[in-house]
Amino acid sequence: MTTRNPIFKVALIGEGGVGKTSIAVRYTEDRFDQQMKMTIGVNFATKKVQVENSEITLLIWDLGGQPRFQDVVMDYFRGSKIGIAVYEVSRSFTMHRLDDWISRLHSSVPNCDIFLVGNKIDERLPGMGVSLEEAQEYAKKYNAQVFEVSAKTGQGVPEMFNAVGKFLADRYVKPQF
Ligand code: G3D
Ligand code: MG
Repeated sequence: MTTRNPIFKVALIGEGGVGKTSIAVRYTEDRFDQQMKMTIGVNFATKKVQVENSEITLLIWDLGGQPRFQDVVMDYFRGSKIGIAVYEVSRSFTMHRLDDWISRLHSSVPNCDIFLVGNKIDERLPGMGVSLEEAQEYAKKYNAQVFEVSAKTGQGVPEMFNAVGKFLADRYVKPQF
């Protein structure tokens, strides 16, 4: 079977305000809006990732984080291959709230793989918030890779999506001989 340029659905999840939309915009358009509009419903973006010999397309679903949308977004998880679970490194409750988001995602897609992403590292104060070690400890129960990023400066964002691409290619794309 040759699968050229397969498309994978990636769902951004996490509390409102942690920077999901900003991460998607930084990655797909390489820009940052200081005044990001609150996401109503769902935004989509696509981007091709080159992984060794294969090119894959990420279809990035950016789900609204506001509580009143949570029931609505449940349906949109369907078919996700990766959940990018975003928290804000300076606000540890946003990481712990991810249990809820991940269980919602898993109730729709039971074995969906998780990446744990700490955003806004440009704002981190030494000794405050969530350390990388704490995030890695938290990530164990989801067998998730951890990345720390800043949508504002762009730090870590391409590396994180490249790792998502590589993970998907390793898992789902058969070698072509
Ligand atoms: P959401 O989609 O998860 O709800 P947004 O989050 O992308 O809308 O971002 C929420 C706020 O955080 C926005 O500010 C945005 O500019 C800011 N933000 C996002 N990423 C970063 C980052 O990496 N660093 C910093 N310092 N700020 C970030 P406003 O002021 O519009 O609420
Ligand atoms: Mg948003």
